[in-house]
Amino acid sequence: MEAEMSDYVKMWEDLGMDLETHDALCQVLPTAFGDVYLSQENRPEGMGFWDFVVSEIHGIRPSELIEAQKNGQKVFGTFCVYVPDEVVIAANGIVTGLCGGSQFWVPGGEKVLPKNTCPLIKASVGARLDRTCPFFRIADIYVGENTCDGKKKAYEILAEDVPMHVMDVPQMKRPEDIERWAHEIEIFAGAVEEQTGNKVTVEKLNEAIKIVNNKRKALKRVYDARKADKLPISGKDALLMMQIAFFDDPVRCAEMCNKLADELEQRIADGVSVFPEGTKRILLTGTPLAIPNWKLHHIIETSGAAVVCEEMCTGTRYFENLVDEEQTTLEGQYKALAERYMKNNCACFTPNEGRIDDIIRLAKEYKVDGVIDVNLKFCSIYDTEGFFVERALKEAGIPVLGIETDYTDSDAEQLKTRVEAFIEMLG
Ligand code: BJ8
Repeated sequence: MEAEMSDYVKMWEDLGMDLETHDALCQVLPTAFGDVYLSQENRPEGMGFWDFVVSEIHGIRPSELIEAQKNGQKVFGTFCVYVPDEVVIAANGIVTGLCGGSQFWVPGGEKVLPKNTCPLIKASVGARLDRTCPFFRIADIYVGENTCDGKKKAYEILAEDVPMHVMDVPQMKRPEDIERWAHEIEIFAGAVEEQTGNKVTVEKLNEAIKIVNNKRKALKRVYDARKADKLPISGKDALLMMQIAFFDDPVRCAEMCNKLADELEQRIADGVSVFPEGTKRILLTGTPLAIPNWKLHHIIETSGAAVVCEEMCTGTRYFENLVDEEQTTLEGQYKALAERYMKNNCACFTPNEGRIDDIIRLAKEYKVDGVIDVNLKFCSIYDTEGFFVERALKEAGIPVLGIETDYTDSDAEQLKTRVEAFIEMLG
């Protein structure tokens, strides 16, 4: 099934990509991946699937998506875990995440955005406008969402270049907000029907709800394995699985994650660990880590500690809470979707005490020694919320380190020094 590189070049050309610039990215990624990932010892065999996906990240999945498009399916590009994939799947559409996680795309974003915009937004806009990412080219339509100000305004710029549907996410969680969100999901369903030419029916939506719930359960199984005293998987590997979950077919994703979870559960039974005994356990909380942002995990896991959980959108927020599968009307299903998605605790909500409760709960469940609160530079909502996060952790007697960083490597040395000092202090 493996395609020739030349086939991919033809595909990228057809997508109107800037091949020369894209080449530069293709050259650095394998080295980066080798240094960060393949250098690890005793990795679970199941990670072979994800290694393979990364080795041809701009080839394999993109060519699948193009095949699907040839068969009449539509691809929806998303940027946020509030966008309900179920609705798209119910209309026989495909969802792919689009968040940019590499410095490579940031200068492209800076051509049109203020410099003091968070790197995730700059990279996402740069990847589209510079035509250097196939996923950004393939998507028939982007789905934006009113969450933080930076994204909201960036979607207006992207909308000049690509069809865009923006969902109005409430900023509070009162009953009337949840109702309004259910209505917003219904409006989205209308847009999805129009784009795909397919109707969202109760049966189809029920099937889609089950598909996505199964994916959530599978991801959770892998995370649950990280609660074990002897860690069967590194944080870096778990992060990779999570990052690719945003791009993959949801049924295959669940299958691969379940296979990995089987292996991890066996490792736990056999007492196999990828870290020496006594390795300090770290929970990360904060802004998302879009692929290939492996920077902080790599620093932590080469400084004598292990990341055991991410309270992030590329983490627990993506899979915790299931959608009720028992609804028999579209109205009931939209309400059930609204309720599940509104359980997600992003800092764009006010107040957002639920996130603090989540962090404390997860710190206990995963038996962590300390928490690192990581903020992408210029993300003011998470930065501000850090005040409550750090205060609550101190009150709970859990050591916490606040960090602000971006996609560059310029602060790596300094970060490593701070992380090492923090881990040493956990003593
Ligand atoms: S639900 S975290 S995916 S909005 S880091 S772009 S918030 S300035 S990504 Fe997010 Fe949805 Fe919330 Fe999750 Fe803005 Fe902050 Fe940048 Fe961010």
